[in-house]
Amino acid sequence: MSDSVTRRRFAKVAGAAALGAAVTPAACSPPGPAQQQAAQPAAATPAQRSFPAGFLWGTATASYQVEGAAAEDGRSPSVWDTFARTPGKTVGSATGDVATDHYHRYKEDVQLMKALGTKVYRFSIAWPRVFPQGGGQPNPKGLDFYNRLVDELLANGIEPFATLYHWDLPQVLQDRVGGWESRETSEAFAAYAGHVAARLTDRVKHIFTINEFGAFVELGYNNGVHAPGLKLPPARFNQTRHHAVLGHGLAVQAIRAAAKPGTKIGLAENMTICAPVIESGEHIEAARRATRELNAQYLTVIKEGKYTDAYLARTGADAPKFTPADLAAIGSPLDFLGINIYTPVYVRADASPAGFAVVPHPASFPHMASPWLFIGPEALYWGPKHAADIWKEKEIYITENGCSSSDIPAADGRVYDTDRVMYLRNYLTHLQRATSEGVPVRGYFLWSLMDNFEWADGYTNRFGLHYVDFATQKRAPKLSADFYREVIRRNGVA
Ligand code: GBH
Repeated sequence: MSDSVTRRRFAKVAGAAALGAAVTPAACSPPGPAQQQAAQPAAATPAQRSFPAGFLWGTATASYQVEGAAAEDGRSPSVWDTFARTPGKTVGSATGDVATDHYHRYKEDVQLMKALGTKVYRFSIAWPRVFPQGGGQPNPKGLDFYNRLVDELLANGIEPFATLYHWDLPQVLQDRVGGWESRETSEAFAAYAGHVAARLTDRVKHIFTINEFGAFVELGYNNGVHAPGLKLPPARFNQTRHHAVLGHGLAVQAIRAAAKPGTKIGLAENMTICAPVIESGEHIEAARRATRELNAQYLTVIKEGKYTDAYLARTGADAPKFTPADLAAIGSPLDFLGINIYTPVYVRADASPAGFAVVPHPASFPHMASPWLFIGPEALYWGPKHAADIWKEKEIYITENGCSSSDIPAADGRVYDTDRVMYLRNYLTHLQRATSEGVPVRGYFLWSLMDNFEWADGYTNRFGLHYVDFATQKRAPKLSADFYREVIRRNGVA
């Protein structure tokens, strides 16, 4: 499998095995201490199914997907404004001009969070609001919105977790230097990160630098499905990947220099989650190796401060150019790891030099409304488990998990999304399995608080706990919102 494999190609070529249908912790425990559990009666007591005390339950959104107000208070266009306005790039030519109008309705949205009982909220900051020119002169009105949002969250007992980059690059940087193709963008990102950290970390204690390298770089610069819609040749593309991780590293340094003491810094990466086809020693070992290699260009270089030999070998003459100082910045220590988890890749042991092989999904493998969203609940076990085993992570957050569903209101007007409840129940069962084994997952952010702009899919694939009528902006809790409220109330799988 090439490093530039996309989710769509995953759909065709990659990962699968048995659906993780056996979801009781006892039924799928690996060898080790958990074996003792397997010897116990199958029915778990409520205590066995609960999460650690103080586990942080939350929801997540991102600026361009919810805010709207695209031209308000000095915001300049981002690459996503340009891309969405280009005919044929999004379903129905949808844009984020209005989205869910969160910019004006954030107080109502904080009340939705409060009604769920969530204690944390992950949102992202739009760089083009804060620096309309990408850098240089800041626009104080831009940051004012996030000041208002943060204050409203805190006044309602909800702790803010802020992401600095969820794909809305100022268009001026794309035009002037080619966006992430240039290290000038990495440097501009660090300056923006330091500026925000100096002004928000009196109240925001957890900062994520970048959301999902694996999405915006691969899809934006390699296959053109996301903004800025480019298809770069391999050497330029690998250099773009490098500038993205460099931007993260320089931002970590800038945030540390500017932030109030006690600020924790991490990132939110959709690492490729490698689930063993069968939970036996050889396949688990193969999945662990695959985790390092299939994440070599992003998470592995960030965690280890160097590219793996295999990555440099397979990119060959097209490998990125970098200095030791670049690698030192990229490998800056982090305080926590955020992982966005939707779907696994299935891996088996193999006699090849790599020691593993990715097993393609059979055509009959079930998925949610989005064709790429294969249902593999054990991803929520293996993602944090591998990260803790390989990189000795001490503080992990699931920064996104959730699914799309057809979400058609019933005669009484409510959305009874039993499929989303099924998805969440099974995934959370595997998350509970991880925490019960001591994997240090501290919190979970469900994607998403409400239906929103789903990138190239426009408004067609809904991921919300709240149904949004995009004509009226009315929000209504779905059945899954009731389910999640019950999970939070019990601090356990409901
Ligand atoms: C996350 O991406 C994003 O962080 C979030 O903004 C998004 O709304 C959410 O998940 C739900 O998608 O069209 O076949 O090329 C998850 C990773 C990257 C998976 C884009 C789907 C498009 C697949 N996603 N990818 S394809």
